[in-house]
Amino acid sequence: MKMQRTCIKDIDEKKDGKDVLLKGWVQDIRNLSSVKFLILRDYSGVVQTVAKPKTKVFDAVPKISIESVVEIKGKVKKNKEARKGYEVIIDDLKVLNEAETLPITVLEKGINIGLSKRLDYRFLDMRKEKVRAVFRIQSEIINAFREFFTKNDFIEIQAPGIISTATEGGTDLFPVKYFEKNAYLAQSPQLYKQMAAISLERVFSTMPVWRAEKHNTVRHLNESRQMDIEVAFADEIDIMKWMEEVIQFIVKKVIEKCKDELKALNVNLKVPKAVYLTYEEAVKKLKGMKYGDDFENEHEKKLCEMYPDTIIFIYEWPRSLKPFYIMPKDDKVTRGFDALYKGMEISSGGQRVHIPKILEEQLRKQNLNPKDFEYYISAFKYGAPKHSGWGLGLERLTMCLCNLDNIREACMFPRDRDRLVP
Ligand code: AMO
Repeated sequence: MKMQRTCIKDIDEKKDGKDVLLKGWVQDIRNLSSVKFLILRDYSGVVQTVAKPKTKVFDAVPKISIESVVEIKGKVKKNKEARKGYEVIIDDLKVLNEAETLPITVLEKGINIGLSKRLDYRFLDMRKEKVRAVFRIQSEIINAFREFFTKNDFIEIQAPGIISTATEGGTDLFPVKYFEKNAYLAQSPQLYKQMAAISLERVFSTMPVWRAEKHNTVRHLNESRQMDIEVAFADEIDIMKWMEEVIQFIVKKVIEKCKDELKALNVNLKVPKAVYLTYEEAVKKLKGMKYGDDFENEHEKKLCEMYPDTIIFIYEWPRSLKPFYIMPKDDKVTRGFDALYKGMEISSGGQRVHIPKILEEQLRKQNLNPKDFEYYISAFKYGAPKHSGWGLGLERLTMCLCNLDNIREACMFPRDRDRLVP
């Protein structure tokens, strides 16, 4: 019978003395005169394998290039000195795919090479423990987001990626040729999640969004992923509460399920508290800011320093600082909010305008043509409850939870002003 592959994570006392078949990458070779070590890595971990003298593999091991893909048959043996407490004595070894000389090292110490070069070779870079840890945590973030909203009766919706009108302001759009028409890449699922919520009540989505912003910062990508919700019969206070709860749920899941990854990244994650400030209260806490100013990143950082391990919700924003679809609360302020965490904005949202007349007025005020939004405005004519929602940046939240200082570290294949490959 064909021997089953064993994953490295499953090498433990139950396997002691047993024959195993391993498959993976050659992470390192230690070439001593008396014995040869081959450090093997698969998706689940790293194990020391050993070629003993006078065996057929003893001379072969030092000749294998780093990161070659190999298959090893051997016996598991207890060894207190080895990292896992066990090693594998090699009986047979087959090189399945030989690696050429690597353009970047994939050993942890190699993480000091410039980010740009690492991104050129991202397919190799992600073999490093710390880089893999970031994407394992990101995967957990998105899983926990789905789990939380699914168990709260939300429906996951799929909004289009090609749209005909701007949602987040007209200048940041990527145009697309769409047969005879002008179209754009979606800046957010905004209008579509609203149209879904006025019929289905509770919806969420995760999708890439595109913003043709020319600035090149450590917090912006031109393609990022957004986690969105939209809830009927809810106001901005209700949905800030949803955000507080889902982030606490996500962080708890990451702490519980990604212990090794957090350790690899040297991150001591705590479940955040939440604080709610009006825009006016927040501005008063910051030197050099006056009512009507938008928050610069230095302001966000300062405010977050005042409230460590806390999500800061800022609400009652002035009307001039929020998009057309945010419901005004009175002549001065809106029902929009922003959420800050670990030094930056991670989300914004609010209650929407569900009254066609007010929507048309707001569009005109922001120099947008209500005619371009006809299909959207008309959706609110046939029984539309009040509704509210938000968008949460996946890469930004990953940055926060992994303590990263550049958003490109939180995106497997970033798209920025200069990068379109790989
Ligand atoms: P906003 O434009 O604030 O709101 O985006 C929501 C969140 O998405 C993330 N984000 C980005 N991340 C990286 N690079 C970018 N260029 C970028 N742009 C946005 C941020 C941000 O807080 N439709 C509204 C949401 C709503 O009202 O429901 C919207 O898109 O974390």
